[in-house]
Amino acid sequence: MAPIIVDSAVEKDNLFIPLIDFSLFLSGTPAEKKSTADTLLSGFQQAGFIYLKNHGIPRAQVSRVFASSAAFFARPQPQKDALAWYSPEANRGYTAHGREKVTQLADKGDVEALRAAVPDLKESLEIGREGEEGLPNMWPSCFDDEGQVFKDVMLEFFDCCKDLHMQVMRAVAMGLGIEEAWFDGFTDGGDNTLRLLHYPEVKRGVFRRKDGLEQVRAGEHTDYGSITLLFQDDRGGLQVLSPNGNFIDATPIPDTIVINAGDLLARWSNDTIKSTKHRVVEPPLKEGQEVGDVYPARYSVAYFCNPNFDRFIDAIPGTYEETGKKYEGVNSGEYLVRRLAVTY
Ligand code: FYU
Ligand code: NI
Repeated sequence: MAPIIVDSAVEKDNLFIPLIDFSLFLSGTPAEKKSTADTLLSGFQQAGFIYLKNHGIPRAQVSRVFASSAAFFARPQPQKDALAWYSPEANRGYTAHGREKVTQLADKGDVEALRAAVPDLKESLEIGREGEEGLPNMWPSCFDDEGQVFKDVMLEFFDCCKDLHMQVMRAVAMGLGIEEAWFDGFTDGGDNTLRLLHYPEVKRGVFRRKDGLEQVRAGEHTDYGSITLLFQDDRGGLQVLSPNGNFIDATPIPDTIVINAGDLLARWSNDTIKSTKHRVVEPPLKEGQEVGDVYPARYSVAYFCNPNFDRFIDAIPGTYEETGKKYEGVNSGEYLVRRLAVTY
């Protein structure tokens, strides 16, 4: 076989994130399909992150989602507040963040001081599987026709992302050397969360505080589920923790999706796949910008994929036989709700 040459999206500080042409998995020869699956899996095993190009979701559709998202966040605050996120079980609705951060402070004066000093750095709208009994999505369609279009755009996108989750997990299966459809019965439910994110523009000084208050757009964390599909604009700011322990810029590449493995997939794979810490910080300043300038807004769209909530997640065949299982099995939905209840 010819040697496989792997393009890199990020290569720094021992962090190697492959840039994968997914069309070779979706419609390549059997050999191309297998080598693409192998590269994808090894990206998840080594970095916990991959970039996907030619992923099959049309650019025009992604653009529509971003335009609809920006229009949504431009709505009057009372409209957004009327769609508030209402429970970890639902994980649906609007969140003007900062809230979860300030609640860690016990003293009321501290809370108010922090609120005054640090503007909200992100707001989001979470959308779950539509039609779930008792857990309604919070749509702006109640306000106007534009809100109805928004709903249509997001539901169509939700389904495309659900399909991509299934395909990526098929590639993981092929990479692992198990039946390609092995995960299908875990990914066909669509128990996923589409999160629209808006990081408003901020003055540069906000990220340069000297009083010990760490101010980033999103603090370091790992994701919870199987994989996350991240669509970012061209602002930058996402950083991924390298094996050496430094945060490295995951620079946006047009028309790609950044995909990272979550904690439940790491657990499922007996830790053969990594769920890597990441965060969002101030983007690198563009040339000519100076102190006192503002950092422009950043929009991103994260699609958090989860195994079907009614499935039991126990070590994947081939990942534990030699070493033994590191974790007990866990129900997917219970695991997710437990994780969400801690953060909110
Ligand atoms: N919300 N899943 C995640 C997450 C937030 O992984 C989710 O539903 C991480 O920030
Ligand atoms: Ni994340």
